[in-house]
Amino acid sequence: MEAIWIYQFRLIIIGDSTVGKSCLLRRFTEGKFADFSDPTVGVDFFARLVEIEPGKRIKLQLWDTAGQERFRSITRSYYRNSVGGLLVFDVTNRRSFQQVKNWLDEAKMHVQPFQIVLMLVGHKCDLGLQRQVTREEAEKLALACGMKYIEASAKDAINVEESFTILTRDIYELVKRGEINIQENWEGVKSGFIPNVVHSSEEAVKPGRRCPC
Ligand SMILES: Nc1nc2c(ncn2[C@@H]2O[C@H](COP(=O)(O)OP(=O)(O)OP(=O)(O)O)[C@@H](O)[C@H]2O)c(=O)[nH]1
Ligand SMILES: [Mg+2]
Repeated sequence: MEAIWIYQFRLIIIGDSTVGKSCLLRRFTEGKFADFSDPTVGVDFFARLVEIEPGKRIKLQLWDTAGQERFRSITRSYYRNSVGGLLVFDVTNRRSFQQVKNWLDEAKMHVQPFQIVLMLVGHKCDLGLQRQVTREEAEKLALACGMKYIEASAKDAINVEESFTILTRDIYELVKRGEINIQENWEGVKSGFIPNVVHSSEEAVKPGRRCPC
């Protein structure tokens, strides 16, 4: 019986307020973009399946954190159970780029004793004329901090799929190589879900039966 998903990865999305974290997640999970987006209060939850290889799916549990300082004590508690994350800044907001090191330090401190795979996202790349951070300097920072770098736009649907799938693939490779292991009392990686076998055609069409993902 084929598994619905072979692994579940829990990912966290971090970065300053207004860089577009919630919009990025909404584009990735619902395929939508709205010009008006309320600041996140505490933490929001999204989920999506990603096909990593033909027939092999990974379930992503996605934690969207508030960038505002006043929610920091809540958002900090979500690092520990995350195997990976997107660290997002806004290419038109230099201050959000200057905060990247602080976000990285914050993540590293609170993920202990586990490790987290982070990828840097230069967001709102649709706003070319207002750019305050060059691709080169962002790439340099990412390299120095051991992260991959990608530029994306939730608005124009540029590299949104790629941001999540590249990160998911990198984590998948580490899991396959045994460099990240499933552990009790840690929600970062869970192993697969195999659906119950349905024995009769009558059972199969019963109303209200839902895939649990
Ligand atoms: N031009 C452009 N604007 C965007 C893009 N993504 C988000 N925005 C705008 O940026 C603003 C903030 O977006 P949010 O997704 O709410 O930002 P956030 O990072 O979740 O903010 P917090 O929840 O406070 O941490 C909204 O007005 C969005 O319309 C994008 O790709 N391009
Ligand atoms: Mg938000």
